[in-house]
Amino acid sequence: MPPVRSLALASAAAASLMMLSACSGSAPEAGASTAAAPGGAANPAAPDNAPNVSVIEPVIKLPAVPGNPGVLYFTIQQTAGKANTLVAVHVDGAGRAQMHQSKTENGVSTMEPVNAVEFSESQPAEFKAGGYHVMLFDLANTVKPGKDVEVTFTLANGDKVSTFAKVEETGAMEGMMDHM
Ligand SMILES: [Cu+2]
Repeated sequence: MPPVRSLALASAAAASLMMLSACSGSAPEAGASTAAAPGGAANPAAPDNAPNVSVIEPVIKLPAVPGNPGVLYFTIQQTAGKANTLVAVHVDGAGRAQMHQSKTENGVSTMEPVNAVEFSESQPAEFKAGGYHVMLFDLANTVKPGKDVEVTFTLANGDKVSTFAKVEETGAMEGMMDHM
């Protein structure tokens, strides 16, 4: 009696489908308690860094006057291979991060935004007081001394480098000089 048998199979299939949808329907509740489990959240954060690029001593200097922009200093270098170009910097807790270059002409310090900074094995790019720096606007109050803040550097070829910068107060003298 083939027809009867196929009917039985069909209803069995329908029954298991219903059970399946019932199971998946309850899944979000069951999954909620395990969603915060380590591993799932930690692995995507593991940086898939650009090869042969290293960032040395990244430091965020808080503004002397709260509400003013902060600044990020570091050195980025190529440890092997051909030169690269840094085109963007992202800092967790900063509304906006912009690469700047300070210049002193006739005793007057000015700074202007820059879009790209090249670096190579023989010529690292130094971001430091008086030269290149990254200006940090709209700093969240989570960015405070003693914290490590994630910083991500984007290269012209699309590669990224992530690392953590330590956060420091700006000394009184530095504050007066700003980061020029
Ligand atoms: Cu600046």
